[in-house]
Amino acid sequence: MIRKAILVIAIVWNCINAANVNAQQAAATVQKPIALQHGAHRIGRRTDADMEKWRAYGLGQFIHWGLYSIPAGEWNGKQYNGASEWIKSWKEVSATAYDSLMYQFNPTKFNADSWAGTAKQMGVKYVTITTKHHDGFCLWPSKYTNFTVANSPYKKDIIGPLVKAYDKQGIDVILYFSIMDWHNPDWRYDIKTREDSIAFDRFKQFTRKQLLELLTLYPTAKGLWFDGTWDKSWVKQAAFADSLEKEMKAMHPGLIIGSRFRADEYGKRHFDSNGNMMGDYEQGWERKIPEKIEDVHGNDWDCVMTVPENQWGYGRVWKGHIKTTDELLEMLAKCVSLDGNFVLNFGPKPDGTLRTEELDLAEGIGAWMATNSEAIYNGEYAGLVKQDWGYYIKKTGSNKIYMLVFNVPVSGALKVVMQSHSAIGKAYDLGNPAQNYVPEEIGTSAWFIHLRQQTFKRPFVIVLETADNSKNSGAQYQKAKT
Ligand code: 16Z
Repeated sequence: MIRKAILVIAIVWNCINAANVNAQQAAATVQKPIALQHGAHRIGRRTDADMEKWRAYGLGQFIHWGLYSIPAGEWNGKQYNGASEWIKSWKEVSATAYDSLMYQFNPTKFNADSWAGTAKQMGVKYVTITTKHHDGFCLWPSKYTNFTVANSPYKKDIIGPLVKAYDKQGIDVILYFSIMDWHNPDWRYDIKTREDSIAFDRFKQFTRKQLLELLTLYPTAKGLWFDGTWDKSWVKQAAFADSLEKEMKAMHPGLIIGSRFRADEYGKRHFDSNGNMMGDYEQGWERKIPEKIEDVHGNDWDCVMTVPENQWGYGRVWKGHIKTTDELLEMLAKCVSLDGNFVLNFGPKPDGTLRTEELDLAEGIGAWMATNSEAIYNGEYAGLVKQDWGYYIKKTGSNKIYMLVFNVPVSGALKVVMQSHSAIGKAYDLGNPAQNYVPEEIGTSAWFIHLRQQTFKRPFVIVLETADNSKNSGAQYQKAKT
């Protein structure tokens, strides 16, 4: 009886809480966990070497490439008012006309080493590449469909050379895979009839075969990035998705899969009906960044971000606000300061080259990283109250806390409030370690770092080496009596 009541409460709660980030808080109101067959496999973070490495990446690159780069957001001279990679869904575009773009896919200037070189110079530690987007076109020569690069004029595999080139640069590769497939006739949005069910069973087997094929062909891939998993048809496949996840992980130990892949048997996505995350990291931070550490519930997470508004594939015209290098660096700093990674999207052109704007951003980010990446790699939440000048990042397992400064106050004084047991041992510029600061103690555990100048062209980093303060009584300032 009680169990049933709890279950009902859980389901109702979960329906109300469509936003997955709130699921854990919601579940906290449920007293006893319900028995789930296809819920989370684990509570808390993974602690193995592959996941430790993922956690330390800091900066990543996303690549959206496919047939949609050819129309580039335009069809018969008309601008599509949506994300360029969704153009097939536009009423102006017929499915056959779109699918025929395969016969135009011929990126003669594609050079995997050149992309990997750009990524290396930018300082990224992992890349996520679209092997198949919603349109169903495969950038690898899949045996299970004709809709692949093998039947394009280009003929050659794209994924293999990319994996090799990025591996060579020491950049880990994650394969993006859309479950939703607009090309496969067996794909369904929902399953309403027996015929739907039969077709979707075929689709599930097709999906499984393609995924096992990818893992076999590209065994060095570190993870899979699933997308297009929100439709009812897939949400109803808790048992299938669960067993497939287990099969892929058994085949490929260490494989990293985010929370977007599967739903539990009540249709709950990302977080199961008990509020526990399904998958290895929270995959819901898309084009948004948490504000505070409480928002991430102690989970691993990354944020995937576009340069323009919501557009991932190449579009001739970039719409909306175009983010600048410094804005992107600030997002990177914010993500790492809250225990996440930041992943910037690139949408290559149909000829296989990167657009100039993206190359410039990669270069700008790389130039900053060349001096400051020490503050990003292996960084974590520092446990200090955020100040208006920017973000703190602690280097995991060290006594170093980095101040990533984006806003310099007119006073030139940066306030730092340490935890009560620690003090500032040393403070210096990351770009110029010989240049020390002498922090001024302004209160209990509080200091000002006085900058030597007030005009800066770029965000910069100050390193704090913390020292134990438990023996030192420090300054004893009396609190106001009120
Ligand atoms: C608003 O609905 C969306 C937005 C983006 C549905 C799907 C997507 C796809 C994008 O095409 C891109 O691949 C992004 C990562 N994904 C969620």
